[in-house]
Amino acid sequence: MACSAAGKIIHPPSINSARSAQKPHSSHKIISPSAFLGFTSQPDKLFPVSRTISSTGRRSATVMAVSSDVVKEKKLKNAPSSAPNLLITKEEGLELYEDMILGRAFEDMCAQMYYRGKMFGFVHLYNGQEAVSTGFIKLLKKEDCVVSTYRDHVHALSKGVSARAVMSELFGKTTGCCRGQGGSMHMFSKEHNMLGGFAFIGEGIPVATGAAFTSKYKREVLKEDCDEVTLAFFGDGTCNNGQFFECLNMATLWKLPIVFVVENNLWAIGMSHLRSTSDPQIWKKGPAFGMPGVHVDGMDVLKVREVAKEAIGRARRGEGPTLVECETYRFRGHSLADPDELRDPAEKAHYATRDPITALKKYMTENNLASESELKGIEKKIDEVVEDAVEFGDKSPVPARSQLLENVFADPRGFGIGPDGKYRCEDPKFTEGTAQV
Ligand SMILES: Cc1ncc(C[n+]2csc(CCOP(=O)(O)OP(=O)(O)O)c2C)c(N)n1
Ligand SMILES: [Mg+2]
Repeated sequence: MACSAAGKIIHPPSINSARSAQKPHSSHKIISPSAFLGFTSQPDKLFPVSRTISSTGRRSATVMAVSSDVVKEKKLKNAPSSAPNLLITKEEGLELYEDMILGRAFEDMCAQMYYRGKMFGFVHLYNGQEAVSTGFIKLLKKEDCVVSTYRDHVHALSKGVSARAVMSELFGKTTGCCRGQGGSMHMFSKEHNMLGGFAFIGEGIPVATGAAFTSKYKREVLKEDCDEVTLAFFGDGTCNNGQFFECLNMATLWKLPIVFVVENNLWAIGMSHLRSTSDPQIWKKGPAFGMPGVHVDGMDVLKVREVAKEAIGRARRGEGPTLVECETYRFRGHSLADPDELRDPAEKAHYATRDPITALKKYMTENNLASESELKGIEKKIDEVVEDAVEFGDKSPVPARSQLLENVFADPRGFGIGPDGKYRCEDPKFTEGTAQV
């Protein structure tokens, strides 16, 4: 994935024509930062915001979109003349590769296990979108928070939740990260500050905003040493939900340390983003709320990482939120119950050629950052990790019946399964008597 090669985002004809009707954004016609902004004073920043107060007193922010050319330019500027001109070190590249391989192999295994009846309910896989999770989450500290959607397994893995804990959760076992009570759409780990997958779309955005508010409150009111950042991941379809707009507003108003990461995979189940959204350039909604809006090629982990560095750094320095639109694609149906017959085969084939893992492999081998056999070694290691996770989940016990109502009520006293195996509620006003569960 040489940046220059992967730099221009090319859409299949149907997408191109629909997008051009909507005035294509920077991915098509790349605007250099200086040309776009007339702004050169912060060359080390990918997306400077220049605030002005207009004559009517309204704040306005001029924000540029990040294009692959900007990343390329940054690379050239930062590289010492003697060193090879690369965006990552060998160690960083290997870490990114391993994380993306883990995400892919884990999800492929989920598909197998689902069809073998080991999992229940809906299971939404992340294949194709790995560059977004890896590019962002691998830059975080343990104390930083991640909020995801129902497509959450890989975000949890990138954040450090073990493959065993995620697989067991999917199997509904007590060893799962939610003791088997959450399942596929609700990966949560207090230890890793993975604040959950959320099944209702848009539901996680206020939770993430609240987490970012907590960090700010700790730092500014409680005077704690806290520079934590929260990442909120969600899809293109979710950006038409009101909670998205409410949270963008609050995040700018309170200058919260949050990055809103939109994984624009062009589809919301079977609804095309282009058919359902008045302005499909989601990144533009950032400036409308006074924060930088950035568009990046979400199939290129190195570009995602460059943008993520800036956005996370900005949040950590107390400079406020950023909206990042990652243009990506899911390689499988919406969920494992979706036969995926709606999307155009040409579109799928197009994005298959831009597989982010293949691209990183190419970049690493072409730049002598790793040999084929080193990368194969990682793939083998990850296969073992995933096999082990399945074995572990399989052998783990199912929760006891008494666990059924735990964590359901805020105050569980008097609620639950009694020793007689019946549901009991000691508050007569709440329900009448006992009910058989
Ligand atoms: C509040 C709410 N309304 C509707 C749904 C049904 N639903 C589940 S996924 C989805 C589409 C979301 O698409 P997008 O945000 O693009 O995420 P993607 O699945 O592409 O990752 C919808 C409408 C829901 N889960 N929650
Ligand atoms: Mg989508």
